[in-house]
Amino acid sequence: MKKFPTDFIWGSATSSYQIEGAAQADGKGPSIWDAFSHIPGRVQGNEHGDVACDHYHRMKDDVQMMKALGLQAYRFSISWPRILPDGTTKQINQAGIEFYNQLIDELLANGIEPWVTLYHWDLPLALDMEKDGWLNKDIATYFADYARVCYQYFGDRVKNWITINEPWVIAMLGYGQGIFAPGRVSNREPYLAGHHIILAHAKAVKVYREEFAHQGGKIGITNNCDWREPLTDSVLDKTAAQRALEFFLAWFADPVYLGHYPETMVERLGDRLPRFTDEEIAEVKGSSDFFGLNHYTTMLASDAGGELLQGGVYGNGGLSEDQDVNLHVDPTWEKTSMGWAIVPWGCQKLLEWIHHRYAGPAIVMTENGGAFPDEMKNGVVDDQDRLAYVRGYLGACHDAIENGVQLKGYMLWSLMDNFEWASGYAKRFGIHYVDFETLERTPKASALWYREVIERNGVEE
Ligand code: PNW
Repeated sequence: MKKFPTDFIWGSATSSYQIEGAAQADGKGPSIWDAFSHIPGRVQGNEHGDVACDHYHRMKDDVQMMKALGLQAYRFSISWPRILPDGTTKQINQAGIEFYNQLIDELLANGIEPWVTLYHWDLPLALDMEKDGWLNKDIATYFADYARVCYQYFGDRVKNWITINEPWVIAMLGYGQGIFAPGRVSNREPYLAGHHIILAHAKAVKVYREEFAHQGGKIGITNNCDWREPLTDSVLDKTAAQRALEFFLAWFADPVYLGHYPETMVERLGDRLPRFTDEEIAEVKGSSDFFGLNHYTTMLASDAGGELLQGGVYGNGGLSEDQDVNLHVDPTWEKTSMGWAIVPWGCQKLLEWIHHRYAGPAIVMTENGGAFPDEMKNGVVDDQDRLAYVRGYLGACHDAIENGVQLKGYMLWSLMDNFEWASGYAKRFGIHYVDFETLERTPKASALWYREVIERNGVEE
Protein backbone atom coordinates (compact mmCIF):
# COMPACT_ATOMS: atom_id res chain seq x y z
CA MET A 1 0.00 0.00 0.00
CA LYS A 2 1.35 3.40 -0.98
CA LYS A 3 0.22 5.62 1.90
CA PHE A 4 -0.26 9.39 1.57
CA PRO A 5 0.52 12.06 4.19
CA THR A 6 -2.17 12.21 6.89
CA ASP A 7 -3.29 15.72 5.89
CA PHE A 8 -3.48 14.88 2.17
CA ILE A 9 -6.67 16.25 0.56
CA TRP A 10 -8.78 13.94 -1.60
CA GLY A 11 -11.13 15.64 -4.01
CA SER A 12 -12.84 15.65 -7.36
CA ALA A 13 -13.40 18.45 -9.86
CA THR A 14 -15.94 19.84 -12.34
CA SER A 15 -16.60 23.20 -14.00
CA SER A 16 -19.71 25.34 -14.42
CA TYR A 17 -20.25 25.22 -18.18
CA GLN A 18 -19.49 21.52 -18.34
CA ILE A 19 -22.11 20.40 -15.82
CA GLU A 20 -24.60 23.11 -14.81
CA GLY A 21 -26.86 23.51 -17.84
CA ALA A 22 -29.61 26.06 -17.07
CA ALA A 23 -27.82 28.24 -19.58
CA GLN A 24 -30.59 30.84 -19.66
CA ALA A 25 -32.19 30.27 -16.28
CA ASP A 26 -32.92 32.84 -13.60
CA GLY A 27 -31.20 35.84 -15.14
CA LYS A 28 -27.91 34.23 -16.20
CA GLY A 29 -26.21 36.11 -19.04
CA PRO A 30 -24.69 34.33 -22.05
CA SER A 31 -21.04 33.27 -22.05
CA ILE A 32 -18.62 32.83 -24.94
CA TRP A 33 -19.15 29.07 -24.64
CA ASP A 34 -22.94 29.46 -25.01
CA ALA A 35 -22.28 31.36 -28.23
CA PHE A 36 -19.40 29.24 -29.52
CA SER A 37 -21.07 25.87 -28.94
CA HIS A 38 -24.12 27.00 -30.95
CA ILE A 39 -22.05 27.80 -34.05
CA PRO A 40 -22.51 24.75 -36.30
CA GLY A 41 -19.33 22.74 -36.68
CA ARG A 42 -17.47 23.99 -33.64
CA VAL A 43 -18.39 21.13 -31.31
CA GLN A 44 -18.51 17.46 -32.23
CA GLY A 45 -22.13 16.53 -33.02
CA ASN A 46 -23.06 20.22 -32.67
CA GLU A 47 -23.60 19.59 -28.97
CA HIS A 48 -23.76 22.38 -26.38
CA GLY A 49 -24.09 22.96 -22.64
CA ASP A 50 -27.70 24.19 -22.55
CA VAL A 51 -28.66 21.28 -20.28
CA ALA A 52 -25.36 19.41 -19.75
CA CYS A 53 -25.73 17.37 -16.51
CA ASP A 54 -28.46 19.75 -15.28
CA HIS A 55 -26.44 20.10 -12.11
CA TYR A 56 -28.12 23.47 -11.53
CA HIS A 57 -31.36 21.62 -10.75
CA ARG A 58 -29.82 18.47 -9.27
CA MET A 59 -27.25 20.05 -7.00
CA LYS A 60 -28.47 18.52 -3.74
CA ASP A 61 -28.48 14.98 -5.13
CA ASP A 62 -25.03 15.57 -6.57
CA VAL A 63 -23.69 16.59 -3.17
CA GLN A 64 -25.11 13.36 -1.72
CA MET A 65 -23.26 11.49 -4.48
CA MET A 66 -20.04 13.22 -3.36
CA LYS A 67 -20.75 12.32 0.22
CA ALA A 68 -21.25 8.65 -0.70
CA LEU A 69 -17.83 8.82 -2.34
CA GLY A 70 -16.28 10.12 0.88
CA LEU A 71 -14.95 13.25 -0.86
CA GLN A 72 -13.08 15.67 1.37
CA ALA A 73 -12.92 18.47 -1.19
CA TYR A 74 -15.00 19.43 -4.21
CA ARG A 75 -13.55 21.73 -6.83
CA PHE A 76 -16.16 23.55 -8.92
CA SER A 77 -16.22 26.82 -10.82
CA ILE A 78 -18.50 29.82 -10.64
CA SER A 79 -20.10 30.92 -13.88
CA TRP A 80 -19.15 34.60 -14.15
CA PRO A 81 -22.25 35.52 -16.24
CA ARG A 82 -24.53 33.73 -13.76
CA ILE A 83 -23.32 36.25 -11.15
CA LEU A 84 -22.74 39.25 -13.42
CA PRO A 85 -24.88 38.84 -16.58
CA ASP A 86 -22.89 41.32 -18.71
CA GLY A 87 -19.62 40.71 -16.89
CA THR A 88 -19.65 44.04 -15.03
CA THR A 89 -20.91 44.89 -11.55
CA LYS A 90 -23.64 47.04 -13.11
CA GLN A 91 -26.02 44.23 -12.20
CA ILE A 92 -25.56 41.43 -9.67
CA ASN A 93 -27.86 38.48 -10.36
CA GLN A 94 -29.19 37.46 -6.94
CA ALA A 95 -30.51 34.13 -8.23
CA GLY A 96 -26.97 33.22 -9.26
CA ILE A 97 -25.61 34.20 -5.85
CA GLU A 98 -28.34 32.10 -4.27
CA PHE A 99 -27.43 29.00 -6.30
CA TYR A 100 -23.77 29.07 -5.21
CA ASN A 101 -24.75 29.94 -1.63
CA GLN A 102 -26.86 26.81 -1.50
CA LEU A 103 -24.15 24.67 -3.09
CA ILE A 104 -21.53 25.91 -0.63
CA ASP A 105 -23.84 25.42 2.36
CA GLU A 106 -24.81 21.96 1.18
CA LEU A 107 -21.14 20.97 0.80
CA LEU A 108 -20.18 22.25 4.23
CA ALA A 109 -23.20 20.58 5.86
CA ASN A 110 -21.92 17.30 4.40
CA GLY A 111 -18.32 17.78 5.49
CA ILE A 112 -16.95 18.63 2.05
CA GLU A 113 -14.59 21.55 1.58
CA PRO A 114 -15.37 23.83 -1.38
CA TRP A 115 -12.47 24.67 -3.71
CA VAL A 116 -13.74 27.42 -5.97
CA THR A 117 -12.40 28.35 -9.39
CA LEU A 118 -13.40 31.86 -10.43
CA TYR A 119 -12.77 31.40 -14.13
CA HIS A 120 -13.09 28.12 -16.00
CA TRP A 121 -13.54 29.59 -19.49
CA ASP A 122 -17.17 30.82 -19.54
CA LEU A 123 -16.40 34.50 -20.09
CA PRO A 124 -19.50 36.75 -20.18
CA LEU A 125 -20.25 37.17 -23.88
CA ALA A 126 -20.72 40.93 -23.52
CA LEU A 127 -17.11 41.31 -22.39
CA ASP A 128 -15.97 39.54 -25.54
CA MET A 129 -18.28 41.39 -27.95
CA GLU A 130 -17.87 44.86 -26.46
CA LYS A 131 -14.39 44.74 -24.95
CA ASP A 132 -12.44 42.10 -26.92
CA GLY A 133 -12.26 39.71 -23.97
CA TRP A 134 -8.76 38.66 -22.94
CA LEU A 135 -7.16 40.80 -25.65
CA ASN A 136 -8.01 43.97 -23.73
CA LYS A 137 -5.89 44.90 -20.75
CA ASP A 138 -9.02 46.21 -19.00
CA ILE A 139 -10.07 42.59 -18.50
CA ALA A 140 -7.86 42.58 -15.40
CA THR A 141 -10.10 45.20 -13.77
CA TYR A 142 -13.32 43.48 -14.84
CA PHE A 143 -12.01 40.20 -13.45
CA ALA A 144 -10.87 41.71 -10.16
CA ASP A 145 -14.27 43.40 -9.74
CA TYR A 146 -16.02 40.07 -10.33
CA ALA A 147 -13.65 38.33 -7.94
CA ARG A 148 -14.44 40.92 -5.26
CA VAL A 149 -18.15 40.15 -5.57
CA CYS A 150 -17.39 36.44 -5.07
CA TYR A 151 -15.21 37.07 -2.01
CA GLN A 152 -17.93 39.35 -0.57
CA TYR A 153 -20.73 36.83 -0.95
CA PHE A 154 -18.92 33.51 -0.52
CA GLY A 155 -15.64 34.23 1.24
CA ASP A 156 -17.06 33.75 4.73
CA ARG A 157 -17.33 30.02 3.89
CA VAL A 158 -14.94 29.46 0.95
CA LYS A 159 -11.30 29.24 2.06
CA ASN A 160 -9.70 27.87 -1.10
CA TRP A 161 -9.76 30.01 -4.24
CA ILE A 162 -8.38 29.34 -7.69
CA THR A 163 -8.40 32.46 -9.84
CA ILE A 164 -8.03 31.10 -13.36
CA ASN A 165 -8.05 27.58 -14.78
CA GLU A 166 -5.41 26.73 -17.38
CA PRO A 167 -4.13 29.97 -18.90
CA TRP A 168 -2.33 27.91 -21.57
CA VAL A 169 -5.59 26.44 -22.85
CA ILE A 170 -7.38 29.80 -22.83
CA ALA A 171 -4.55 31.46 -24.74
CA MET A 172 -3.48 28.67 -27.11
CA LEU A 173 -6.72 26.88 -27.88
CA GLY A 174 -8.94 30.00 -27.66
CA TYR A 175 -6.68 32.56 -29.38
CA GLY A 176 -4.03 30.46 -31.17
CA GLN A 177 -5.63 27.38 -32.69
CA GLY A 178 -9.22 28.62 -32.40
CA ILE A 179 -10.63 25.23 -31.39
CA PHE A 180 -12.05 26.62 -28.12
CA ALA A 181 -14.06 29.82 -27.54
CA PRO A 182 -13.71 32.55 -28.66
CA GLY A 183 -12.30 30.64 -31.65
CA ARG A 184 -9.57 33.01 -32.79
CA VAL A 185 -6.52 31.95 -34.83
CA SER A 186 -3.30 33.89 -34.44
CA ASN A 187 0.35 33.56 -33.53
CA ARG A 188 0.37 36.88 -31.69
CA GLU A 189 -2.87 36.98 -29.72
CA PRO A 190 -2.11 33.98 -27.47
CA TYR A 191 0.82 35.84 -25.93
CA LEU A 192 -1.24 39.01 -25.48
CA ALA A 193 -4.17 37.10 -23.96
CA GLY A 194 -1.74 35.14 -21.76
CA HIS A 195 -0.20 38.40 -20.52
CA HIS A 196 -3.60 39.77 -19.56
CA ILE A 197 -4.54 36.51 -17.86
CA ILE A 198 -1.49 36.81 -15.62
CA LEU A 199 -2.32 40.45 -14.82
CA ALA A 200 -5.97 39.58 -14.11
CA HIS A 201 -4.94 36.77 -11.78
CA ALA A 202 -2.54 39.08 -9.92
CA LYS A 203 -5.15 41.82 -9.54
CA ALA A 204 -7.74 39.40 -8.16
CA VAL A 205 -5.18 38.12 -5.66
CA LYS A 206 -4.30 41.68 -4.66
CA VAL A 207 -7.97 42.41 -3.96
CA TYR A 208 -8.22 39.26 -1.84
CA ARG A 209 -5.09 39.97 0.16
CA GLU A 210 -5.79 43.67 0.67
CA GLU A 211 -9.53 43.60 1.31
CA PHE A 212 -10.32 40.08 2.52
CA ALA A 213 -7.29 38.98 4.53
CA HIS A 214 -9.60 38.60 7.54
CA GLN A 215 -11.35 35.72 5.74
CA GLY A 216 -8.15 33.73 6.17
CA GLY A 217 -8.29 31.70 2.95
CA LYS A 218 -5.73 30.65 0.39
CA ILE A 219 -5.66 31.75 -3.23
CA GLY A 220 -3.72 30.56 -6.25
CA ILE A 221 -3.78 29.86 -9.96
CA THR A 222 -4.08 26.50 -11.75
CA ASN A 223 -1.88 25.77 -14.75
CA ASN A 224 -1.95 22.72 -16.96
CA CYS A 225 1.12 20.99 -18.27
CA ASP A 226 2.04 17.71 -19.91
CA TRP A 227 5.50 16.23 -19.40
CA ARG A 228 7.98 16.56 -22.25
CA GLU A 229 10.61 13.81 -22.40
CA PRO A 230 13.59 14.22 -24.75
CA LEU A 231 13.20 11.90 -27.77
CA THR A 232 16.93 11.02 -27.66
CA ASP A 233 19.87 11.66 -25.35
CA SER A 234 21.20 14.38 -27.61
CA VAL A 235 21.81 17.80 -26.11
CA LEU A 236 19.58 19.30 -28.81
CA ASP A 237 16.61 17.10 -27.86
CA LYS A 238 17.16 17.63 -24.14
CA THR A 239 17.18 21.37 -24.70
CA ALA A 240 14.10 21.07 -26.93
CA ALA A 241 12.18 19.22 -24.19
CA GLN A 242 13.16 21.87 -21.67
CA ARG A 243 12.12 24.61 -24.09
CA ALA A 244 8.76 22.90 -24.63
CA LEU A 245 8.15 22.86 -20.86
CA GLU A 246 9.08 26.52 -20.66
CA PHE A 247 6.64 27.49 -23.44
CA PHE A 248 3.94 25.38 -21.75
CA LEU A 249 4.21 25.91 -18.00
CA ALA A 250 7.03 28.36 -17.25
CA TRP A 251 5.24 30.87 -19.52
CA PHE A 252 2.76 31.35 -16.66
CA ALA A 253 4.59 29.99 -13.62
CA ASP A 254 7.90 31.88 -14.04
CA PRO A 255 6.28 35.33 -13.74
CA VAL A 256 4.40 34.23 -10.61
CA TYR A 257 7.31 32.43 -8.92
CA LEU A 258 10.41 34.06 -10.43
CA GLY A 259 9.15 37.49 -11.52
CA HIS A 260 9.81 37.29 -15.26
CA TYR A 261 9.05 35.34 -18.46
CA PRO A 262 11.41 32.51 -19.44
CA GLU A 263 14.42 33.84 -21.34
CA THR A 264 13.83 31.48 -24.27
CA MET A 265 10.34 32.96 -24.83
CA VAL A 266 11.65 36.51 -24.64
CA GLU A 267 14.34 35.68 -27.23
CA ARG A 268 12.16 33.74 -29.64
CA LEU A 269 8.97 35.82 -29.56
CA GLY A 270 10.44 39.31 -29.81
CA ASP A 271 7.73 41.96 -29.74
CA ARG A 272 4.96 39.35 -29.78
CA LEU A 273 5.61 38.79 -26.07
CA PRO A 274 4.41 41.80 -24.04
CA ARG A 275 6.59 43.17 -21.24
CA PHE A 276 5.61 43.68 -17.60
CA THR A 277 6.21 47.05 -15.99
CA ASP A 278 8.07 47.02 -12.65
CA GLU A 279 4.83 47.85 -10.91
CA GLU A 280 3.00 44.98 -12.60
CA ILE A 281 5.62 42.38 -11.90
CA ALA A 282 5.67 43.40 -8.24
CA GLU A 283 2.00 42.39 -8.13
CA VAL A 284 2.52 39.21 -10.12
CA LYS A 285 5.52 37.82 -8.27
CA GLY A 286 4.46 35.82 -5.25
CA SER A 287 0.78 35.92 -6.19
CA SER A 288 0.00 32.26 -5.56
CA ASP A 289 -0.34 30.54 -2.18
CA PHE A 290 -0.14 27.11 -3.84
CA PHE A 291 0.82 25.69 -7.22
CA GLY A 292 -2.36 24.39 -8.89
CA LEU A 293 -1.50 21.77 -11.50
CA ASN A 294 -3.67 19.94 -14.03
CA HIS A 295 -1.81 17.07 -15.63
CA TYR A 296 -2.94 14.43 -18.12
CA THR A 297 -0.21 13.13 -20.43
CA THR A 298 3.35 13.02 -21.76
CA MET A 299 4.92 13.48 -25.18
CA LEU A 300 8.42 13.07 -26.55
CA ALA A 301 10.15 16.22 -27.76
CA SER A 302 12.85 16.65 -30.37
CA ASP A 303 14.64 19.65 -31.78
CA ALA A 304 12.93 20.51 -35.06
CA GLY A 305 15.93 22.27 -36.62
CA GLY A 306 13.51 24.42 -38.60
CA GLU A 307 11.68 21.39 -40.05
CA LEU A 308 8.38 20.98 -38.30
CA LEU A 309 6.40 17.79 -38.63
CA GLN A 310 2.78 18.22 -39.63
CA GLY A 311 -0.08 17.28 -37.38
CA GLY A 312 0.39 16.42 -33.75
CA VAL A 313 -2.05 15.37 -31.12
CA TYR A 314 -5.15 17.48 -30.44
CA GLY A 315 -4.30 20.57 -28.54
CA ASN A 316 -0.77 19.59 -27.70
CA GLY A 317 1.14 21.20 -30.52
CA GLY A 318 1.15 24.70 -29.08
CA LEU A 319 2.64 27.06 -31.63
CA SER A 320 5.42 24.61 -32.42
CA GLU A 321 7.12 26.94 -34.86
CA ASP A 322 7.79 29.42 -32.05
CA GLN A 323 9.46 26.65 -30.06
CA ASP A 324 11.09 24.79 -32.93
CA VAL A 325 10.06 21.56 -31.25
CA ASN A 326 8.54 18.42 -32.74
CA LEU A 327 6.34 16.26 -30.53
CA HIS A 328 5.96 12.49 -30.79
CA VAL A 329 4.38 9.62 -28.90
CA ASP A 330 5.97 6.26 -28.29
CA PRO A 331 3.82 3.80 -30.29
CA THR A 332 3.92 1.30 -27.42
CA TRP A 333 2.19 3.70 -25.01
CA GLU A 334 -1.47 3.04 -24.30
CA LYS A 335 -3.83 5.95 -24.92
CA THR A 336 -7.08 7.30 -23.50
CA SER A 337 -9.98 8.05 -25.85
CA MET A 338 -8.67 11.63 -26.18
CA GLY A 339 -5.60 10.06 -27.79
CA TRP A 340 -3.55 11.14 -24.77
CA ALA A 341 -0.79 8.67 -23.83
CA ILE A 342 -0.91 7.06 -20.38
CA VAL A 343 2.52 7.68 -18.83
CA PRO A 344 2.52 7.81 -15.02
CA TRP A 345 6.30 8.32 -14.75
CA GLY A 346 5.87 11.56 -16.74
CA CYS A 347 3.66 12.81 -13.93
CA GLN A 348 6.36 12.13 -11.37
CA LYS A 349 9.01 13.82 -13.51
CA LEU A 350 6.83 16.90 -13.99
CA LEU A 351 6.13 17.19 -10.25
CA GLU A 352 9.85 16.97 -9.54
CA TRP A 353 10.64 19.50 -12.30
CA ILE A 354 8.22 21.98 -10.64
CA HIS A 355 9.67 21.21 -7.23
CA HIS A 356 13.18 22.08 -8.37
CA ARG A 357 12.45 25.03 -10.64
CA TYR A 358 10.21 26.81 -8.13
CA ALA A 359 11.97 25.88 -4.88
CA GLY A 360 9.54 23.38 -3.43
CA PRO A 361 6.15 25.09 -3.59
CA ALA A 362 3.03 23.51 -2.11
CA ILE A 363 1.42 21.82 -5.11
CA VAL A 364 -2.20 20.78 -5.48
CA MET A 365 -3.09 18.44 -8.35
CA THR A 366 -6.32 20.20 -9.25
CA GLU A 367 -7.11 17.83 -12.16
CA ASN A 368 -6.02 14.41 -13.36
CA GLY A 369 -8.03 11.66 -14.97
CA GLY A 370 -8.92 10.11 -18.28
CA ALA A 371 -11.60 9.63 -20.93
CA PHE A 372 -12.36 6.02 -21.78
CA PRO A 373 -14.97 4.26 -23.93
CA ASP A 374 -17.35 3.44 -21.08
CA GLU A 375 -20.31 1.19 -21.62
CA MET A 376 -23.17 0.58 -19.27
CA LYS A 377 -23.98 -3.15 -19.13
CA ASN A 378 -26.75 -4.42 -16.84
CA GLY A 379 -26.53 -1.21 -14.86
CA VAL A 380 -22.76 -1.50 -14.35
CA VAL A 381 -19.86 0.46 -15.84
CA ASP A 382 -16.73 -1.58 -15.28
CA ASP A 383 -14.12 1.02 -16.22
CA GLN A 384 -10.99 -0.93 -15.32
CA ASP A 385 -9.03 1.24 -17.79
CA ARG A 386 -9.82 4.46 -15.91
CA LEU A 387 -9.19 2.77 -12.59
CA ALA A 388 -5.75 1.63 -13.79
CA TYR A 389 -5.00 5.13 -15.13
CA VAL A 390 -5.77 6.78 -11.79
CA ARG A 391 -3.96 4.06 -9.83
CA GLY A 392 -0.87 4.59 -11.98
CA TYR A 393 -0.91 8.39 -11.67
CA LEU A 394 -1.56 8.25 -7.93
CA GLY A 395 1.38 5.90 -7.58
CA ALA A 396 3.50 8.49 -9.40
CA CYS A 397 2.20 11.25 -7.10
CA HIS A 398 3.09 9.12 -4.10
CA ASP A 399 6.62 8.48 -5.36
CA ALA A 400 7.11 12.19 -6.02
CA ILE A 401 6.07 12.94 -2.44
CA GLU A 402 8.61 10.35 -1.22
CA ASN A 403 11.23 12.32 -3.14
CA GLY A 404 10.33 15.53 -1.32
CA VAL A 405 7.67 17.06 -3.59
CA GLN A 406 5.19 19.09 -1.52
CA LEU A 407 2.04 17.66 -3.06
CA LYS A 408 -0.88 18.51 -0.78
CA GLY A 409 -3.93 17.16 -2.58
CA TYR A 410 -5.42 15.38 -5.58
CA MET A 411 -8.67 16.20 -7.39
CA LEU A 412 -9.88 13.62 -9.85
CA TRP A 413 -11.25 14.93 -13.15
CA SER A 414 -14.11 14.42 -13.18
CA LEU A 415 -16.87 13.73 -10.68
CA MET A 416 -19.22 12.84 -13.53
CA ASP A 417 -19.33 12.61 -17.32
CA ASN A 418 -19.92 16.07 -18.76
CA PHE A 419 -19.62 18.45 -21.71
CA GLU A 420 -16.04 17.92 -22.88
CA TRP A 421 -15.71 21.23 -24.77
CA ALA A 422 -15.05 20.74 -28.51
CA SER A 423 -15.58 16.98 -28.07
CA GLY A 424 -19.12 17.43 -26.76
CA TYR A 425 -20.54 14.52 -24.76
CA ALA A 426 -18.65 11.88 -26.75
CA LYS A 427 -15.69 11.86 -24.37
CA ARG A 428 -16.48 10.59 -20.88
CA PHE A 429 -14.12 11.63 -18.06
CA GLY A 430 -16.43 10.90 -15.12
CA ILE A 431 -16.12 8.41 -12.30
CA HIS A 432 -19.92 8.61 -12.33
CA TYR A 433 -21.66 7.64 -15.55
CA VAL A 434 -24.28 10.10 -16.81
CA ASP A 435 -27.08 8.89 -19.07
CA PHE A 436 -27.59 12.04 -21.14
CA GLU A 437 -31.18 11.01 -22.00
CA THR A 438 -32.41 10.55 -18.45
CA LEU A 439 -29.57 12.45 -16.71
CA GLU A 440 -29.33 9.59 -14.24
CA ARG A 441 -25.93 9.19 -12.51
CA THR A 442 -24.35 5.79 -11.78
CA PRO A 443 -21.04 5.24 -9.97
CA LYS A 444 -18.52 3.46 -12.20
CA ALA A 445 -16.09 0.85 -10.84
CA SER A 446 -13.50 3.66 -10.59
CA ALA A 447 -15.75 5.59 -8.18
CA LEU A 448 -16.17 2.60 -5.87
CA TRP A 449 -12.42 2.07 -5.98
CA TYR A 450 -11.63 5.79 -5.40
CA ARG A 451 -13.88 5.72 -2.35
CA GLU A 452 -11.60 3.07 -0.85
CA VAL A 453 -8.48 5.01 -1.78
CA ILE A 454 -9.85 7.97 0.17
CA GLU A 455 -10.89 5.81 3.09
CA ARG A 456 -7.48 4.11 3.32
CA ASN A 457 -5.54 7.27 2.42
CA GLY A 458 -3.51 5.12 0.08
CA VAL A 459 -3.34 3.23 -3.14
CA GLU A 460 -2.31 -0.39 -3.70
CA GLU A 461 1.17 -0.95 -5.18
C1 PNW B 1 -8.83 20.50 -18.98
N1 PNW B 1 -4.91 20.11 -24.09
O1 PNW B 1 -8.85 20.89 -20.32
C2 PNW B 1 -9.94 21.31 -18.38
O2 PNW B 1 -9.60 22.04 -17.23
C3 PNW B 1 -11.22 20.55 -18.19
O3 PNW B 1 -12.29 21.45 -18.25
C4 PNW B 1 -11.31 19.45 -19.23
O4 PNW B 1 -12.55 18.82 -19.22
C5 PNW B 1 -10.19 18.47 -18.93
O5 PNW B 1 -8.93 19.11 -18.90
C6 PNW B 1 -10.12 17.32 -19.93
O6 PNW B 1 -9.85 17.79 -21.21
C7 PNW B 1 -7.83 20.64 -21.21
O7 PNW B 1 -5.24 20.06 -25.25
C8 PNW B 1 -8.16 20.70 -22.56
O8 PNW B 1 -3.70 20.00 -23.72
C9 PNW B 1 -7.19 20.52 -23.51
C10 PNW B 1 -5.89 20.30 -23.11
C11 PNW B 1 -5.56 20.23 -21.76
C12 PNW B 1 -6.55 20.41 -20.81
